[in-house]
Amino acid sequence: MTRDDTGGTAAVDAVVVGAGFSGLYMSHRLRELGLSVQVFEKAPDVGGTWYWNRYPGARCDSESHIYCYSFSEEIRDEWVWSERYPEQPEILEYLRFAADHLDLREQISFETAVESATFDGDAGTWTVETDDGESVTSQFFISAVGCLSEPYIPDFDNRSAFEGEIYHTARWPQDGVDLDGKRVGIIGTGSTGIQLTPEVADRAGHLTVFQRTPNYAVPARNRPLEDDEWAEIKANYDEIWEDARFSWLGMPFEMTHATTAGMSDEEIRDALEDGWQAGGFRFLHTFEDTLFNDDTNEIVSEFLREKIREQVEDPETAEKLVPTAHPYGSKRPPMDYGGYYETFNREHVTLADVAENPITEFTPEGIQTTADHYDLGTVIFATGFDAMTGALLAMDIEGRDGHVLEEEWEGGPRTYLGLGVDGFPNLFTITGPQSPSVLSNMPVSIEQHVDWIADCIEYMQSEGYEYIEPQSAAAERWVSQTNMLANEMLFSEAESWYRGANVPDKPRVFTPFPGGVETYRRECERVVENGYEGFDFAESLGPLGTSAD
Ligand code: NA7
Repeated sequence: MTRDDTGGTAAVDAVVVGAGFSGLYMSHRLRELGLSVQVFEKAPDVGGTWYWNRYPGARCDSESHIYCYSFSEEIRDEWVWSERYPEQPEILEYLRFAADHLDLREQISFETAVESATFDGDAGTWTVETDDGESVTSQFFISAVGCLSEPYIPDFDNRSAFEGEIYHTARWPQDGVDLDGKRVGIIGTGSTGIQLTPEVADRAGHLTVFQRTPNYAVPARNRPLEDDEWAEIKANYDEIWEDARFSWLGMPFEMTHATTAGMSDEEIRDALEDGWQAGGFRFLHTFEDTLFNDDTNEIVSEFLREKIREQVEDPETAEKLVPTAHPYGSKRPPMDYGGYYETFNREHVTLADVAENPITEFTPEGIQTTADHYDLGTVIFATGFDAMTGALLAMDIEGRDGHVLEEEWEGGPRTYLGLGVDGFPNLFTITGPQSPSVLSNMPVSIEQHVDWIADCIEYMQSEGYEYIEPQSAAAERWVSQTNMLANEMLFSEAESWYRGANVPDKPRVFTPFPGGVETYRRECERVVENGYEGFDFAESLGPLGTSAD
């Protein structure tokens, strides 16, 4: 297929949706294979997550030297990160640099959202329609929309009555928000709310944090990266990346201990203190069974509860901030970059416990709970995302024989390896549901998925195949395996966005693959070695979907 702009509908080999980490690399790989590519991006620039999430304090919880691409030595050699954890403007700058370096902008239509993608069974192609009326047909339709792209805003009564300003962290204005001296309310105490709170407290005249579920924040221990440290990282980059690719979380850290069993209280305490000092996700690597074993988890959770109590002066406030209803790690563990808990020691900061006294409505002057009215000029929703499936299902995707993705996934998403969906030929989903995605350092998982997809397309080219589709039975098995692994872990003990629990009426199913990056990568490699086990290929459409397996 070639691009043909002359007749109303253009034709390309592949449409890629999204120009963040995954869309940029995917379009690069496809172009290298000689394919014509059209990328659609909703934002006016590249960056994805890092274009939109520009709230004060926005930062990545993965360490910067592994929160980047590994595939290009030139990009690796030219870029120098300034801090241990990269801040949003620096990541955005990095992705702009990568897009320019790889000369990718020409194939991207910015400020263009894909509204629908329909597989035409007669033509054997996808027809992709956008919000500006563009229509493109393509052989491959590749979603690079990200897992946390569709903001979730709870439907509070009377929100429109509020006369102040309302923002969502993931739609933060380009020019920033004037918070100086204002009466600000933040709703939400997930990773975002925890990054945001100390920053807003520094500027606001008064800050109220509306907390429904307290969280276990661990210090990130951010600091500048010194030249010699950076030089050492660069000298060992290949090894570091290989460790990350074959690790649990896509991070090159070893587990320090297998379990707490058999250790004395003092040894356990020392191990946890070491993890606490190391900071960030290194803390989660203290005991290998933290997310499997109730006993270990309770020890770790209790250690963190004590740490919270030590940081908060008022015992009543401290108890409100201490999580008791869910085990550590069963929700995404947040990181503390700037004295989150100590922020509640400040005179002008109030904690409103909206589990005890829920928000009843917005008023023209602020927020009413069952107990109090809070006068506010600015309200910030740090209320998260319709995660994992929100952005994908925001597009109307219709596969062969009338398969509609939203209907197929009514009971929860169903993929094979998080890469493809039966009934949807030549659709690929980068970091899709049932792949490690949000349970990993994203760029490592993104590169693995993009490489797998590009290699698969290259294989199709060499074999003369036009179509690929997962077998239903393979998808069924994969979803069961994902669920089985999740059930062996402590994830079911929290109402988390991993399980769709944050969005009303969303199916409650555990969505990411929890078996770890290494296990997953080896499974994807095994599938390829076995001749793409679980996938059907075809030169024409007839045989697809007829596999007995
Ligand atoms: P999260 O982790 O989904 O956090 C959202 C927060 O908003 C969380 O504290 C929620 O409380 C709270 N929330 C949601 N709805 C309400 C209502 N109706 N009332 C009060 N509070 C509410 O989103 P984040 O943006 O922080 O993080 C998402 C991921 O982005 C993060 O994990 C990283 O991977 C990057 P709840 O816990 O549901 O009681």
